[in-house]
Amino acid sequence: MVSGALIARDRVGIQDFVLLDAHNSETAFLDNLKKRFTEDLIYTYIGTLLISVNPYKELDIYTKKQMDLYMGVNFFELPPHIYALADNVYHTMLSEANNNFILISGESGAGKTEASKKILQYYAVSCPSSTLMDTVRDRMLMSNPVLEAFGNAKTMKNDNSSRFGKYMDIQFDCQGDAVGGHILSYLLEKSRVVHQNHGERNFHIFYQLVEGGEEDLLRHLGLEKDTKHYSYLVQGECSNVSSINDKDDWKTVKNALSVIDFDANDIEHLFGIIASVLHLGNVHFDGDTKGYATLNTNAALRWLLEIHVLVLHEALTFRKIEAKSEEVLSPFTVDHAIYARDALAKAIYGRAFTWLVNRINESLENRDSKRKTVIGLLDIYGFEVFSVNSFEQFCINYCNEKLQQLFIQLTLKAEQEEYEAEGIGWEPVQFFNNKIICDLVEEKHRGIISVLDEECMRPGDATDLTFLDKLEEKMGNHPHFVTHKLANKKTRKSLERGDFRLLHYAGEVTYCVVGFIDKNNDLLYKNIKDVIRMSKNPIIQQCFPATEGDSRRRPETVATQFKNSLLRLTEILTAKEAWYVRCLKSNDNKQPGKFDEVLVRHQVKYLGLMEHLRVRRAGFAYRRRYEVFLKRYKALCPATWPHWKGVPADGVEKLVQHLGYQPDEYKMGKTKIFIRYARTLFATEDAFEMCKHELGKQKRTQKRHFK
Ligand code: AD9
Ligand code: MG
Repeated sequence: MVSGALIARDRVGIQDFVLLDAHNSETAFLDNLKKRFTEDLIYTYIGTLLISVNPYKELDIYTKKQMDLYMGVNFFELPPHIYALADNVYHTMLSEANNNFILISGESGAGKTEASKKILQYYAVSCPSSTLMDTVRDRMLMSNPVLEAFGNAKTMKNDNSSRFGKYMDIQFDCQGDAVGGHILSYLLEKSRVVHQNHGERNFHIFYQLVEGGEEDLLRHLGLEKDTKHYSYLVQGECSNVSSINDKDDWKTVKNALSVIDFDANDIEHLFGIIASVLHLGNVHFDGDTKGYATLNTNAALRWLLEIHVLVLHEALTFRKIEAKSEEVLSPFTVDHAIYARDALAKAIYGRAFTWLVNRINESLENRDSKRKTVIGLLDIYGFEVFSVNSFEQFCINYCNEKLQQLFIQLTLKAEQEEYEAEGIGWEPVQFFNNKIICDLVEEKHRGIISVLDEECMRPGDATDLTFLDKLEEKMGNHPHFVTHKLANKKTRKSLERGDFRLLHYAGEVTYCVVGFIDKNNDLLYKNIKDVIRMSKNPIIQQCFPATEGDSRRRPETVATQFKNSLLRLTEILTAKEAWYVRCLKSNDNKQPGKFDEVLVRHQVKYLGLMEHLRVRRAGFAYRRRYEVFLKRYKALCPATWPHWKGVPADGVEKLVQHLGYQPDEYKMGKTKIFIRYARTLFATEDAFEMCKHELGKQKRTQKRHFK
């Protein structure tokens, strides 16, 4: 049984906020977090929700010994840890045969990706194993360095910032073996391929290849061994980052690719694409006397995707227009040519990334049809605010609004609605519901995305500024939307004419509208597509199938595709049991051990942690339908074992009285029992395990008698 003493304290501070004495005080909450953080205790619970504060230093708490310690131990018996959460989810999945997911959230640099890796490592090491499954496990683990290399980059917020969203299902068989996996990826920030702001880098893989690539390979790809030769790599002026070792990472990625079953050919073709993007970036245009784009040299084109140089040359300097039954070549201006070149680079990289995710999924696929349960891990780009924010930040921050909304739906809102429906006496907890911001962005016909799409579809003179005008017209009165024109004198100063500002749940963000229309349309000229299809590179052939693009229907815009994919994600998640890791950023300078109180307080506020604590404290950690509860635990009470013939609720009442539940520990609803503390249920579960063991012994003895 779990004792109160074990639950109460670590060396310092309270390890579960539910037990904090000072009721509902934000200051006491922060004091506790800080006390623990100073002692390198970065994890704290609110019930079963795990808070993690980024230490920005390596801690000695992720060893095999630590994993063993947490394996199969009751959640509250040991100090809070990401392994305890992982273990608890795993055992819940096994005992209840249900699907689960872990929502990892927090702003950029708060530690989401690290947390998701720790969880995956825990499952890889701690789940039972067989040789066949070892391959799946290794592949799952190795998918991480590969996807990080292609999908992460240094930003001003984080040296290893996720620039795509990732949801990974880990599939288990009924014995608890990890038998397969599946990854869904969300909107990669493709614009980074062709442009990086000062202090930022392109995706890691480019630097890894150039810095770490073997001489033969580089020669074969026509690459120089120095990143400064490539225009797509030098714009941020920070190719070298002290926390990153591109040479070592290259080796890790090469090894990881071989584990997920890439052979020499695949590797050659994949890096052929990466190199092509770099060469494409070095294609520069001059203007002729009429201002049309010309190419001085075809040197860089030689290396591009095994396509004939002259064909490529034409596609990058002329646009093919179909007029009636004729095709007319219209020359590009220099700006247009640059635009077409960059669009091509983004398209190639973006599609190769999708291809890579599919390929990893093939290697993780489990084809047997036996029943499986899953644990889903959600690690998405965190909320971010830069000095200039564009379409990408708009999408990323919208995604974070959606996840916050899901959290609210599943914890604060659903929880309180359920108490009401079950007739449980309850003092409602007030909270800020960010649905109003989600609606502002995504509502059909009225939200920002709809307005943007309308402008994108409008033939004629639609520009980023006409889009802004339309927004002002439609959103003018919305309390979470401001522009220069709409602002009062005080706020106007900080707004430019081409900006709009959203008051997000996590803070204000000013977006510059430049590029919204283009990025949302994400068009690739048809003749460029036709030319890419001539490539002999088999990955490119798969990425640009001949059948695509012939239909006259306009493809969905980027924002609408993203919106729909988030809608599908919400559906996937709400069908599973939810667990939460809330990551907090300790300071803005990536400084080890520094606890910036103002910054942490802000996050505690906007993440709704105080409200969550209030609901948790006043509420009930667990609830089970009477039938389910009785079916599982009936052996613990003579009155209910082996069968209870009466109404299930009465049986449950008998059972919990027999177990010695105190009146404040539970409440009886209309269809369910509500248990206030997790520890009560854990104690019951312990008793059940012991009883099972005893019953097993008895059965074995009976069998021997019969023999
Ligand atoms: V983003 O939204 O993808 O930009 P994340 O994913 O939240 O962000 P990440 O996990 O990448 O942040 O963490 C940022 C950095 O913080 C890591 O590179 C580590 O240097 C550091 N970090 C995060 N968590 C831990 C930890 N548990 N122990 C030590 C950590 N360092
Ligand atoms: Mg991340």
